[in-house]
Amino acid sequence: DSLELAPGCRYLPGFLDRAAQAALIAALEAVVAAAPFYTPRMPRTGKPFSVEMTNCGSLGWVADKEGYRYQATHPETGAPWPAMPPVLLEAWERLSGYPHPPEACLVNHYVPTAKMGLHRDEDERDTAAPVVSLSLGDTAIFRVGGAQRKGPTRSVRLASGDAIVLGGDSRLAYHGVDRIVAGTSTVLEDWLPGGGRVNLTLRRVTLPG
Ligand code: MD3
Ligand code: FE
Repeated sequence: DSLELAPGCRYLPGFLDRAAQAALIAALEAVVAAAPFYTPRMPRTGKPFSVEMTNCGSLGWVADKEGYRYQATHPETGAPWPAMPPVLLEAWERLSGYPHPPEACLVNHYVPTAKMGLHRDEDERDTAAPVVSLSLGDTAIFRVGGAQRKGPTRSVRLASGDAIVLGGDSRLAYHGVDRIVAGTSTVLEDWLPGGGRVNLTLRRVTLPG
């Protein structure tokens, strides 16, 4: 089932069943073996994020003292990002309604105390493509607003297996993660000691063609 939270913001609770979550975790273990999580930093100040990140696909989103950008290589190892696993390309095809493949999958790992401040995703050239999000592990208290930082927001619980698709009028909406509800899932525990939450965002970066 699917719920339109705001124009262009589609929420699909339970999109991935337990077997699909396990298959996705297996694919992510291989991604993270090739491209380890690193700690991104705020531009200028160098303040560390509380979320660790990595990517797969031809491009990855990175943050360091120089700024925010997409690049083809891991910022610490210098290696090209690992390929996007087929299971993620299939999820994009089922959810995005977009006729070109995703170029980047940003993988965010939240320890139970991590959060992500209210922001917009605006480093992509192609904003006609939606952003597709898949959640694994502990539930997140996610906040989504509108085009104005100070506008009204609503809170949504994103649980393991939930998908959310941000397109149309919601593509440039402000959003963030207020907190993680520790101990709400055990699906990550065999992979990541301490569990926490992993969120994947599939993105089209460049203009197609
Ligand atoms: C709403 N990640 O990586 S995913 C991010 O749960 C990010 O890790 C959050 O925000 C997370 O940039 C939220 C859901 C999401 C992604 C993109 C959006 C919501 C969005 C773009 C526009 C509006
Ligand atoms: Fe975002």
